Amino acid sequence: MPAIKTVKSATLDFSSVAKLQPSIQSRTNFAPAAKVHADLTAAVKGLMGGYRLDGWRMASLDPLHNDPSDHSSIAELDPGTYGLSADESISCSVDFAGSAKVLMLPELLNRLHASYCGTIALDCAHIRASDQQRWLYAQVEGISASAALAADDALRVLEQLVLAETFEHYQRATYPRHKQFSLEGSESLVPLLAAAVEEAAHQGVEDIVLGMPHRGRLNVLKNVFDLPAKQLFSLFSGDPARAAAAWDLKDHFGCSIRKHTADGDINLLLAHNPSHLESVSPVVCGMARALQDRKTDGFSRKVMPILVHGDASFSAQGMVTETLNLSQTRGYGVGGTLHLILNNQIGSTISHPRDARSTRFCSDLARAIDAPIIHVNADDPDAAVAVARLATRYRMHFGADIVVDHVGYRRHGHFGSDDPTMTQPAMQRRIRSHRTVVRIYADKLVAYELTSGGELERVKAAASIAMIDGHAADETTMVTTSVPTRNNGQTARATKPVVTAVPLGQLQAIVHRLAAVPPGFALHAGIRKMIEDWRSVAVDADRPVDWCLAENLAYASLLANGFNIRLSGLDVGRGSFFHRYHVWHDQDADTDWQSLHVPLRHIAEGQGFFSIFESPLSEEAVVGFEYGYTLQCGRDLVVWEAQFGDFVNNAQVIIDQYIATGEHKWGYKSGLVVLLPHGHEGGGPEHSCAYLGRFLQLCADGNLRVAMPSTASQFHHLLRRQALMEERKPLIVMTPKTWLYGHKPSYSSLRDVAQGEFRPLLCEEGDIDAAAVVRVIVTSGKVYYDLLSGRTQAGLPRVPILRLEQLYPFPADALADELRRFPRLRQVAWAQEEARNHGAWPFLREQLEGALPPGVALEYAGRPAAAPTAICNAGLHMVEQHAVVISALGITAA
Ligand SMILES: Cc1ncc(C[n+]2csc(CCOP(=O)(O)OP(=O)(O)O)c2C)c(N)n1
Ligand SMILES: [Mg+2]
Repeated sequence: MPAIKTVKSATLDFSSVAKLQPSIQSRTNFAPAAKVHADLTAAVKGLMGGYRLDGWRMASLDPLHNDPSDHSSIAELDPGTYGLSADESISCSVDFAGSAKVLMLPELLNRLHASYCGTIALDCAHIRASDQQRWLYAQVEGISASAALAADDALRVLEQLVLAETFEHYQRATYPRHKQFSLEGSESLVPLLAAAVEEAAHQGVEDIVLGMPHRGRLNVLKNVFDLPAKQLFSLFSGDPARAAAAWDLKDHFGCSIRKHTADGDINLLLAHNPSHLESVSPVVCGMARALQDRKTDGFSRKVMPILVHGDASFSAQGMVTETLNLSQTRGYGVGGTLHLILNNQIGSTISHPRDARSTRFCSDLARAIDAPIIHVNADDPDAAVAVARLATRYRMHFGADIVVDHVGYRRHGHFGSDDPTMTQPAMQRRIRSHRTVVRIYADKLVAYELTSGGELERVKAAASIAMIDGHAADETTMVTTSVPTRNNGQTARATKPVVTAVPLGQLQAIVHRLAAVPPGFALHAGIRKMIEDWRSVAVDADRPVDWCLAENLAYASLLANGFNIRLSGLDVGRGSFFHRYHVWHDQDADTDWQSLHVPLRHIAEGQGFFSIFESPLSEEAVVGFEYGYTLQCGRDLVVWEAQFGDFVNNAQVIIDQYIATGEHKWGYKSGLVVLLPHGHEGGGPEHSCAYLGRFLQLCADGNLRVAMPSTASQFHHLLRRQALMEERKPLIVMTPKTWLYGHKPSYSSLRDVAQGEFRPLLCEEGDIDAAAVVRVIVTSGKVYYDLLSGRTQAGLPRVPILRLEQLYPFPADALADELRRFPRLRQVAWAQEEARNHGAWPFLREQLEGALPPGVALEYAGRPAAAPTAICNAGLHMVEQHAVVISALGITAA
């Protein structure tokens, strides 16, 4: 692109678009001169308050001019309401644009119009913090009062608009058969985003993490991220050798770059995302939080998330509300997110607001968290740029969310080749006769004598040439992601073993540290009893360690080795089943938020950081957040626990589209641990089942680790292994509920906890004559203990019970080796307490068959298939459980 000629600076008027419409005076119908008022100060204050709070009602926001035209009924904007007359020659002492001024009333009115009723509309009446409101008034009033866009800047904006438009035209012409989620009608998003990045850099931001849906995404990659055209268009290639990734659409592609700005370099990261709209929102915030936590100066605002939303998505997807609700919480806050709504006034084929939402504006949900909303007409790029800068400054100043509602339109169909006139004929007629934003802006610059008529053609020609040359460039770098190779099977490749044992002496010392009570701390009786038990374990290595202490020990030993740990979820401080006790509350404290003691923060000098956060009652956003966190937190151990495993299905999109497939699609490596209390105890269909079968259905190519440990020691080693393993994979754990937590046979000695390792398959522990065995039970989870006592009661010591502690990767070789020990083996029974369609059986059947010696039959011993996951009756549960045991042992009813 040739250098753009620099011309003189000039002041640009942000109400320029409004000027093209009926004049403000004619639209307002102000009342004629009113009587002289008694209290001028109060009247002027009232008038200013009216504009500041309700000016948006008269603003020119819709490029298609669908704004209501009759504003005579807006009493709040009528000087007559306050006993004033618009043409009254009175001087007013006011606080305007952040400083004291004396203005004549007509001028004040003009300024108020320009500030609040032009192409920028401030919507902040809902904000309860008056300092934030005052700051916003000063900023918005400052824009129109003093904004002087230098000619250089204006021409730069023109160039950005032309580049955005050129990209869309080129893409359509070059790849007519590809879907195109065109930005046309909202091209000013490019200068807007570019301005936000520049302002962020100016404010000291070092990293921006961006989440964005399909529309305009490639354009942003090209024109904000400066991704070379050659690389970008390699995403379109159908050639397997050139395609970026075989598992996802080009419109989901993300990348990170270092961008140069006038205030130094800044890291830009665009997160990959799936089609599921808004699911990326909490993921991006989690990524940002992890980056913030790694900043040594602890200044979280140096990392800024930006979320671009569609208008239909923002108002309708629950993920938005969940993410907004996280924004100021201690565990999930990110010092404010800049939200940009790419509001093209349509979602797919839905354009009537009454069909899309129940709020007036698509942005209204943000009012709930007191976030300011600034609407801006996308046909006024200068206003868009000014708003981007203002919003970024707000985020940096207050550390809170802010929303920019960028109101444009959609010039074409939803994905390019669909005909929008089929559903929006009237809207399309308006659009067809509507000048492009490039044209509008170029005309404006000519009108302001900032450029000549020929400049636009020159800029356009240069942009086209740059696009063609860039695409043809001889660059070897293609867009790639590191995608695991397919092995077509369900077994995963072997992973390097890790040592999870801890010297006994070290564990004993840790137990003492865990049991140490701060002076003057009033303990809860339950905790006092627990730490008495712990102290006795510390001096007698053969005493049983329960699941609570085993988990504490796993984290404590990792922390002592310098690992950081982050644990979050509902009730995680105490644990749903009183099974954790990581956070102790001083029983004499005046408030429940102070005087807390977290023993895991007092393990060793220089230990890793232990964060524990009770989460809001959200699963989808919180799991998405924690997943995002794992992508940027290095080797920290990140654990999310569901209150009951059943509720994890609220996070199904995150599980399917990110946790299970993120590595394949995008090369995302996550070591997230998901703890899901699971087990049938007669507690009903919503408190029993963590959908083990669904997780196993997702398993392929070694994408996940799925485990159901049956002893405290196994749980301890499993957690340690997850942190220590080099290869990062998400770990899904079916964890105990009340029954197993209280079941002493599932406890382990401290010696076992210290010495052992996690074993994917636990073999028969009893002394069994292998030569006499004809039937073996393979099982997983707590039903093992029912089988054990059933076997004793039935007097069938020759039926070994093997436990699959890790269901995926399936320990096929270990199981096959173990089964070969029994030369007369005829039957293997798979025993599960879940219904046939819910547990591991549908997945394991094929795996088990593959591990059987020749001539051995496989049987199913479990509950019959059922639509609800579990029974809700303790007595019936026992009857069913008994039937599972009987059938597993091969006892036929008399
Ligand atoms: C959760 C989800 N539901 C449905 C879709 C299908 N879909 C893709 S784009 C779209 C319209 C989105 O409208 P809007 O948020 O306004 O974005 P726009 O396409 O107008 O930019 C729909 C329904 C999806 N991708 N994700
Ligand atoms: Mg839309």
